[in-house]
Amino acid sequence: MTDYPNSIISVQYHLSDSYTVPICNQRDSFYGVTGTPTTWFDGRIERVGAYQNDNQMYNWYESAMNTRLGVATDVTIDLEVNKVGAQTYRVTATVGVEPGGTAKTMVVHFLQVLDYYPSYSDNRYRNTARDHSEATISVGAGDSKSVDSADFLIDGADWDHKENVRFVVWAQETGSSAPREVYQAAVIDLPQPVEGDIDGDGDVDLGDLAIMLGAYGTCQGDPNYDPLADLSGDGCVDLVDLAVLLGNYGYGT
Ligand SMILES: [Ca+2]
Ligand SMILES: [Ca+2]
Repeated sequence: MTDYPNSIISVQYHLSDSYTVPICNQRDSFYGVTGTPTTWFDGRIERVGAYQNDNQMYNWYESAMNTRLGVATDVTIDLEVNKVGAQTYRVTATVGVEPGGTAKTMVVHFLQVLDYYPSYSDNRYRNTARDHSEATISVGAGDSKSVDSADFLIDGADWDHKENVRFVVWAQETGSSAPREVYQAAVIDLPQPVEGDIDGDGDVDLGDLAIMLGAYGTCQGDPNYDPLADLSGDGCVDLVDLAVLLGNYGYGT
């Protein structure tokens, strides 16, 4: 990942330990994992086990990666991530097939990962799987479609290390077991929240102030109450919340 920063996106699944989440077992089954570590490159090339020698290990993985880098793709992915709740985010992927490419049905996977987890002092733990959703779409040549992830609640260990939260999205050939081609992948970081950025676009500006003023003076249960504007989380949108927003006003603009 250090040597090929623009070529590799890796994700890591734990099996049979306390860091295992449902998508890990789903992928275990999909890939028919027989040993740990197992690595799959683009869902096509499998590497099971590990050398004791770091250079041998590196070369073994690098050759698989280079084989896959030599395969052209006609699929593109563009991502955006939007805040839809206090600690809840939705990823939108626009998946395209280039003109002259081949129309195809794909499974779009949205994986929320936490980098350097569970050990922040040990950089073996990269992009560890935490939450997942998927959608199946069909896209024609020269066309594109937008598809949303589930709404991911970022809490617990993830929120505590929100600077390490990112979303990895890939479009994969349909089917219940590997090998299945990964046509394209992309990654987007969690926008780092700043208090007052109500619309979640990374800044605190007039757009945010307008939302707050629209809910100003309301409490939970009132028709215009907006929990996103209730920055203090005490159930009312009032001077306390406005002061926080104004304190950060201009951030990121
Ligand atoms: Ca904003
Ligand atoms: Ca409040």
